[in-house]
Amino acid sequence: MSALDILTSDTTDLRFPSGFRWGTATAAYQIEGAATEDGRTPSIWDTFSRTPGKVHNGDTGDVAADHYHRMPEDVALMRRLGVTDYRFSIAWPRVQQTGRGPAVQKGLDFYRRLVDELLNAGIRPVATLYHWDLPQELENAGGWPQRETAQCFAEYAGIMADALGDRVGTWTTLNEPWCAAFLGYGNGVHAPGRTSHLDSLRAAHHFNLAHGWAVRALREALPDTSEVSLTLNLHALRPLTPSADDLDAVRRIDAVGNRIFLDPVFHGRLPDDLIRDTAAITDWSFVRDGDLAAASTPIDSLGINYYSPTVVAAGECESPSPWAGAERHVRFLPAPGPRTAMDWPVDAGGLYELLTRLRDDLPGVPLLVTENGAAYHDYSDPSGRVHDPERVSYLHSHLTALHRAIEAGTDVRGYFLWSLLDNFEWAYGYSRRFGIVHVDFASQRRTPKESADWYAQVIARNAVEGRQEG
Ligand code: GCO
Repeated sequence: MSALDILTSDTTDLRFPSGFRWGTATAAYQIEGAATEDGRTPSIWDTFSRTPGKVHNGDTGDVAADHYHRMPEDVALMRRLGVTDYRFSIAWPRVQQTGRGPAVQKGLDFYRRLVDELLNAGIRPVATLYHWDLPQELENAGGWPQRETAQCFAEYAGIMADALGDRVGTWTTLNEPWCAAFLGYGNGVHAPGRTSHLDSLRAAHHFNLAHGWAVRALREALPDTSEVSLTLNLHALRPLTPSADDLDAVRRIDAVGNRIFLDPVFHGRLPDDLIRDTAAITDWSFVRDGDLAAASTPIDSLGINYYSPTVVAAGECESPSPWAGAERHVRFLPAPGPRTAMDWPVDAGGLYELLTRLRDDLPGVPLLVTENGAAYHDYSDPSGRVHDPERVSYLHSHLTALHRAIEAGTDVRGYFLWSLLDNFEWAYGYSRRFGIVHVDFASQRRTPKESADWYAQVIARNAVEGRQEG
């Protein structure tokens, strides 16, 4: 039975709320290419991907999926899918060459063209201001551990709101500040490749500050009807055993991996246990009066990126560890279950756990699943078709869990599938394919996979098939 047969069989459809937003997601450095075109200057990922040994096969985002030149074709693909929304990111180095000062009009023009193409296709643009591509000049000046970077980010946010605020209704300040702070400055597996727990904590705070200042800049420039958001990759944590030590391991990672952002942004405070856990690294004196009030400037929704759960137990972290204040106390264990090509377990229950936690912890905050999807080693058959039943199965199980969370009272307004296109998967280069559209990177030919057809049916029906009848 093909994936499409499942949808047309006699099943009990799991219907999503009327007006539910169905989207796809991408990021500038992962798909655009044109890395030196129209004034774009290097980001930390241009530098990092050119550093020997940092990215699989020495791959870079120089060409990627050549979206900068093929954007109309990619929007047409989304139109055929029937998506209501498209989550993309804006390359800061395309807009401000040094991260400061006047905007580059040709850079702004690309995003104006993209937004107009989307609107003409009846697709709602959802703009992310920062998806990890910090202008290298700002990194040279100290990067996110430096407070000034947050000030520059707020200026950039204002420029983008002035340029696109009349046409873009949903804005996300940051994508996954945890990855940018702890993988970029903690264990160095992401750009800029620095390894200092103090710097990762400073970066995390300055991301919270940058987010708050950017929200204020956006509010000043945008129509009152605009939606301002933040996207976090919160960790769905499970203890290996119910022992006190393993439960404390969960607490530690929840503090440094989740509440380090949730508490400042939604409560205007730092978690007390995080301050205790990190006392050997910092006294947090870089947090100034007013910073947490700024960080907690109200937003309209929270985006959640989810892929798989995390199992922890008392013990020592693998090294080099990104986990400031936890590395001597926490072990990470492989969660059971089938794996994706990222070796991530397929476990939709973690999405349900995360969403219902936020239902209880953040009552009244609308949620968006801003990323969910899976990489598999896809195979194009001789006719060019990509039969990807594992991806369909992953998506089906996670949409079922999402539906269950909504039924349980969680206010989730939309789902953005990661990703529209096969793209540059950071340190994995092009070796991992997350797209529902296959990209032949030699020819740049796009081929919708079977999962794209399946997703188009889900969108058309606003439902995912439930249990079989009888
Ligand atoms: C992330 C990023 C994406 C990744 C995707 C798969 O969540 O890490 O937002 O850019 O490519 O998640 O790892």
